[in-house]
Amino acid sequence: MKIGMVCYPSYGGSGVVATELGYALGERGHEVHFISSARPFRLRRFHEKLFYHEVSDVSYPVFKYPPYTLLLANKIVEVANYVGLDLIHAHYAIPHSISAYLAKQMMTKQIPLVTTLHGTDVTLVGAFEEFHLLTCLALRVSDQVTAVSRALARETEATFGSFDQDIKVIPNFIDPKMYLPKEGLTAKCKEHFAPYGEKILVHISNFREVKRVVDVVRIFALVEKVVASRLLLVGDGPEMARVEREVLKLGLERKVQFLGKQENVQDILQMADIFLLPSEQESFGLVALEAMVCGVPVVASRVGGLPEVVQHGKTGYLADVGDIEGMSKAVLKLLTDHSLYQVFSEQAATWARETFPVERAVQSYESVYDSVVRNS
Ligand code: GMT
Repeated sequence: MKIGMVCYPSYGGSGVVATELGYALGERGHEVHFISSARPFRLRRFHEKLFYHEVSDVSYPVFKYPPYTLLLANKIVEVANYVGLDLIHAHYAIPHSISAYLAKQMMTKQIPLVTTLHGTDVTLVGAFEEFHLLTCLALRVSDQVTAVSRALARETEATFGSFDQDIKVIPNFIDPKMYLPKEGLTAKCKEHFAPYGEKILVHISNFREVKRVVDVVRIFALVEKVVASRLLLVGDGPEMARVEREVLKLGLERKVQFLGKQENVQDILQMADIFLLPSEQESFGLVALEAMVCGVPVVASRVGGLPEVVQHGKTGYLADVGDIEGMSKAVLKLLTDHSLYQVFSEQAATWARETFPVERAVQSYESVYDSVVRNS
């Protein structure tokens, strides 16, 4: 099959999901054409079945902003006509499915549209009523809508009502082979960041408000009073200045390291003892899965799809949003009981590997593709 994969290129789980799905589909003989405003950040390895088409940019005095949605629609048609796409798979309803819908109006041969919801599609509408009708349109005109967790499917139906097609839940996935420790590197990095054997806590995100990175710092502040530890903060975004201020306010600048945006998060996760994700909202929390496959227990908030990803009391602990004390106690429970920690670490790796394998997800997407193509 020839698949047009429309996704955001920037750091974030949806781009990772689209790209890794692309590689897995390529391995199974499909041709995958990524259509995006820049090369998706995980699309680095060459694969003979994977292609990248960049959406062009225009600058014209009357445009206050470049009309990305229109340019994307145009690029989708261009690629579909030239390579003969069998379907479009849009990650995010707004704006990608809307662009795909527009593209379809310009095509001579009709091809189906699959939309995968990643979460912010729905929360965005919660924040901006202006997107409500557009999202309804995207859901209605998609031949199949998928969601990355049961919680997200439920929330979408609660917000937008039900449509002809039920939303199909295809949980995000992981390829454990990509997360194997690299000989010597983990030990070298551990020695660098925690020279006296301190425990290492890690948080990775795009530092949006929804990630509550200030909570991460506050949880760490309580932990490090009891157990010698270090905090590694990976990523960048709008909350950065506030987080830096909190670190300084708490006098933690020698114990907290900002690593900025990183591509190989697996190398960082390999040296972590605990992963923190105290988000306000999280439709899945792919990064928690990445941590667990590295054997790192996760302490996170009990919200959205996180209870489907992190097994409370087995692969980590969940607490209410903003429960800084509860989360710090959970971290301390794991860090002060070696045998409990070992059990959690093994359970986390096994659960991630066995419950979210890439093979299962790619088969689910393939059967969605087969069915929409058959019925189109
Ligand atoms: O969380 C973000 O800000 C990024 C966003 C994205 O586009 O990657 O993440 C969403 O999609 C991920 C992949 O499906 C999920 O793992 C994240 O939970 C989801 N983020 C939110 O729901 C806040």
